[in-house]
Amino acid sequence: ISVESGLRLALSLGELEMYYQPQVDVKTGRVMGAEALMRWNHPQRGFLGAGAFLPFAEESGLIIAMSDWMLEAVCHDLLAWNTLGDERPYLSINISPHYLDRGDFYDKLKSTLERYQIAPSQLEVEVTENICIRNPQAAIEQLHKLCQLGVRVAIDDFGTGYSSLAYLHRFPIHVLKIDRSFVMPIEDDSQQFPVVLAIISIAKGLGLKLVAEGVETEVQKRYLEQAGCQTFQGYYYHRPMQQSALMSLLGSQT
Ligand code: G
Ligand code: G
Ligand code: MN
Ligand code: NA
Repeated sequence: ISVESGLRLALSLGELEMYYQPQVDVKTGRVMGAEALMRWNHPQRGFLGAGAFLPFAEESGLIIAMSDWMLEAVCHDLLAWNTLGDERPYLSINISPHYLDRGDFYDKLKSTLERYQIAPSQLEVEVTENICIRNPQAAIEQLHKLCQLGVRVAIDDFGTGYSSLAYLHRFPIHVLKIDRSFVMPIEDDSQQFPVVLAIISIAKGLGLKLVAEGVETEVQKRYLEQAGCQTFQGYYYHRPMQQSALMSLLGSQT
């Protein structure tokens, strides 16, 4: 069968699952929140990363139904995090341009948060610069509505997409995520990595929170920390994990 009908089936059979990758405050070592990453528990091939199937979902339009499912799944899981104590870790979700473009996205998100009684301030929405390719004005409007609701907006894969700087000052955003491709080359922290420093200085200049992605080594961590990065996501700390593992991790933090 085609990937598309396989995916349609996966959705109806409950083969999709949300994984969570913790984001750590480098000063305290505490998990402050997590990014939700979709996985397909494929009957033959095991757990597949989103990169292996989301392009087909986008192409076929199935991304809408899958994103609807994702919204429910993450809100359900987030409620469970809130039972662990007084802390309210934030949840960061990826939103594809197609989903953001839909007129009903905002209402869906708002009503789902209300139904689960989740504070919008506990949710972060990750978009890429590419949301501006088709209709920048519409995208900016959607982001403004999210902000007014109290949801934070993060630019994912920053610096790798379309028109990174042209729209930045017009976006209502709170967080910049430094893409893994900028972190990977940091192998020796006696060297300088000017592009990384430039991204950090952009974030500081605009008053944005910075999240470094794909941090795998002590050297990368040290360099980025010294350069002023506060929040880290990557294998150095944690791999994406199942809800049960995240619950144990959050529960073990006093
Ligand atoms: O962890 P992984 O390799 O699966 O992530 C690959 C890409 O897929 C990342 O760019 C991530 O932003 C994206 N992605 C992961 N989960 C989701 C999701 O639920 N919705 C959307 N739109 N993108 C996702
Ligand atoms: O595009 P986005 O940043 O949302 O995608 C995140 C992707 O990066 C996911 O596929 C996730 O599994 C992967 N990832 C997260 N941390 C690391 C890391 O430290 N190293 C590598 N190689 N991949 C990572
Ligand atoms: Mn992301
Ligand atoms: Na990214």
